[in-house]
Amino acid sequence: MTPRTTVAPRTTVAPRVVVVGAGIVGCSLADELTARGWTDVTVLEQGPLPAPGGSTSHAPGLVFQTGPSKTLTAFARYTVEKFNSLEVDGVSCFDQVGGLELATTPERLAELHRRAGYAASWGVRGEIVSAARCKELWPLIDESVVLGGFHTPDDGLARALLAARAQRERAESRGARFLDRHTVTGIEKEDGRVTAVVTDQGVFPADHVVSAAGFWGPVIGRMAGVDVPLQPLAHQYARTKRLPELAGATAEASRPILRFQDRDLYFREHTDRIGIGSYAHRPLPVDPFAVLGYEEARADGLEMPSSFPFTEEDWAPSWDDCRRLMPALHGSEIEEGFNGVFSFTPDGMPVLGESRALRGFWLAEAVWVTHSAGVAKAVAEWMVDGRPGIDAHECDLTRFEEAQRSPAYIRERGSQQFVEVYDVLHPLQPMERPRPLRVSPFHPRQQELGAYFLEGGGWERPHWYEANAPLAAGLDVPARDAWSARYWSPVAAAEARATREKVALYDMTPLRRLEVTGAGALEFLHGMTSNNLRKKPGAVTYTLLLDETGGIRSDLTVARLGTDRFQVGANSPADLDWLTRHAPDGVHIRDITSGTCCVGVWGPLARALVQPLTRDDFSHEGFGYFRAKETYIGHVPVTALRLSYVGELGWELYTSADLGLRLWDTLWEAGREHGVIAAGRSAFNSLRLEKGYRAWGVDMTDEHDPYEAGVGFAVRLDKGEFLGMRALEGRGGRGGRRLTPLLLDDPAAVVLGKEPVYVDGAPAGYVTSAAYGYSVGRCVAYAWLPVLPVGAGVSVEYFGEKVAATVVDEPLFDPKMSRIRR
Ligand code: FAD
Ligand code: THG
Repeated sequence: MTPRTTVAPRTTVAPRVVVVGAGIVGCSLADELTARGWTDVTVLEQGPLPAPGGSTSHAPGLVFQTGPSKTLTAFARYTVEKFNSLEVDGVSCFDQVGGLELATTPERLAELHRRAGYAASWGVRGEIVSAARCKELWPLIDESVVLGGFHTPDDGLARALLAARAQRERAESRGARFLDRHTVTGIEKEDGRVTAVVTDQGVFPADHVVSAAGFWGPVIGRMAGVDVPLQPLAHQYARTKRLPELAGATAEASRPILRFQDRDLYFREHTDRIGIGSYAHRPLPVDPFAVLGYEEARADGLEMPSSFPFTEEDWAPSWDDCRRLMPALHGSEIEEGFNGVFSFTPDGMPVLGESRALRGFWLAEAVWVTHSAGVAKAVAEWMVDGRPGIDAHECDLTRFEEAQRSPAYIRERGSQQFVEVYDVLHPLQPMERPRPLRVSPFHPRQQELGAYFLEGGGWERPHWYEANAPLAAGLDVPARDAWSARYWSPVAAAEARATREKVALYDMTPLRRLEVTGAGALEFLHGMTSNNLRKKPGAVTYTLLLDETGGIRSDLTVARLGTDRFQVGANSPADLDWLTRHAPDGVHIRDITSGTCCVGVWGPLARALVQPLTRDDFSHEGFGYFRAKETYIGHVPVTALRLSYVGELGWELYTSADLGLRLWDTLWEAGREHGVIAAGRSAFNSLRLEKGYRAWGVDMTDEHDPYEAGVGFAVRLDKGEFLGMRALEGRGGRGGRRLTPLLLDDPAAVVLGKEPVYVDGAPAGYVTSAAYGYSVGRCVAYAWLPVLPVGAGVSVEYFGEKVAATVVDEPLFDPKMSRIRR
């Protein structure tokens, strides 16, 4: 059975693409599509070109490339590279004046060191500089309020409208057409696919429609019946009068674009004026359905639909901060300002990709000018080649759970993203509201045990339990620096130890599970994944979802529960999307995560705990490793899978949500005599890293093949055709990089992830995940690095300090598997 492809097959006749919106994203996308031979592109724009009145029309165009996301940073790097190469009438589309971020508090200075680390990890030039150097770069600042800065010479100013025009004209020269004053009013569809776009000027047939409508995205989305999870908010931007201190300036800008994040402000020059943007004010949400059309807005006295009158009262406190930083502003005032609207998403990332509900309907929304060209390239590749050519999972529209798509959620989270835009955020820092949103059936017991909850995917997830604090009393756990001590407790060490020595219950409910059924289910899953699934019912297999190029889209456990019935342990919602879009008729895929629950019972005493509760044989002979059984635990029907992401004897026990509490209580009662505890994700993460188990999306993505990621054991090239097989043939073990296990040399040192790794003094890669290994007594870090021999010394940069580390053999813990297979 060949999988059904839903991306339109590449034909000699280019498919008809209609793009909604001629802002920076629509123009860039038309350029990237036509460059790839898709020349039948129509861009529909409600406003007048060249400045149609969306966010691009007034964007001040600051491009700071560096951020915690490797993907966004890559998008920004491409924007800089591309805009640098574009010009209109001799004017460049990019002004590479550099970037400077200032620290006025020790916390911010530490954060800038972390950001310098991201820059090194993702390949952006930058260095931490002194206050005196900041003053040299920006003479108007009062250096006495500054502690230091982060200078990035390749950042700068995008001339957004010019770049839009340059890309539009190039696309037009290849056959694209741009129709302004065409307002899209409807999307037509048939059999789950788009067929046309309706405007006030007529209907445009289309094979693909891309909504690049900026903050109007939800409006276009509603026409298509697709949720577009973004919230428009207004943000203040103002310009000072001419400054005598800048008199005589001729260039539009000559000093670095400037950020003063401690006061939620940024600055750029406009020749002899200064432009200032503020995120310091209260969130000002805007209803995209109530925004006026271009002409109505003009008639209403607005300059354009995306620009609202400046609210002085919101600006006042920021103006004081501006003058504190730049005393020269005391003699000046704001000459003009506006509240400009753009998009915020629940997690601050763009929303890209093809809708699951409506094929051929794509989103390229919530994109800054900074990332616009990179996004357009990725979306164009996604449309033309079927994959984005970069790891885009953090931007994929399918990443949102159903519970994360309500208008209430999007509004609340979007507003919070505005508030936090410049905050120093810890990698584990959870959102504060709306919580709790999703809870497992064990939640009341977890609360009784003093669970410290963090949030993920909308779920409340215990990270450790205060009830276990007494177990931590005598333990020798190295003290931590203030940053790595946040969202951490030494209790996690006790929980890890109890799992290795006794037995612990882990709430695995958020682990995504899919039910795959139907007469073709086996053939379908066998053809979609890398490992051999032709095994009798009762088998569980660790296997990989690969794309056509052999990149890892996910890693799965597939349990064959019946001849035509499988339970699949998956990662992101994108897995459901990927499988669904390839499934032939007769194969049914259902996400059963909500409505069911899972508890992991792991540790050397797991069998002693579980066996008395069931009539089934849970001995090693009766219930082998990577086997599944449907049975009863006390009163509760369960699906039991014998596997363990923490590397200890035990089972994942699944049941329906209504019986979850009963299952937990049954296990808890039976576990008393064995000293059972509840353990959280902090211990979990430590244990899985000691075992070398990869976390998809962090340690490996579709940018990596199974061999370099160290999961080649799950690929059977001799099993018959499967998706990705052709690309892998002959590849085993080649390639210049590896996901490499490291141990930090100093037993007290820790790193957290995303730090740059230096080999022979030069940045050579980056840490993916890291956690203290309580059993090995060192911090374990996995990193993408050139191939290095075991024993090689490297260093990891943590807050500007080089921490020594050594390449080690994996797995670090129980390499003979004697604890699991017994
Ligand atoms: P837009 O430019 O809004 O384009 C969407 C287009 O779709 C619009 O022209 C609109 O008219 C059209 N459209 C909508 N509905 C319809 C319809 N029904 N029919 C036809 N056409 C339709 N980003 C940075 O990277 N750096 C910065 O320094 C920066 N500063 C900013 C400062 C301010 C004050 C603001 C408001 C934004 C700033 N941004 C900045 C954000 C940036 O401007 C936007 O993220 C970006 O311009 C969005 O581009 P876009 O093409 O997605 O949307
Ligand atoms: N449980 C279940 N499904 C899952 C996960 C899980 N699916 C997604 C994700 N987690 C998959 N990740 C892993 C990683 C490693 C293992 C299981 C799931 C594992 N590996 C053993 C090893 O590498 O030695 C065994 C592999 C083998 O024998 O083929 O156990 O946590 N249900």
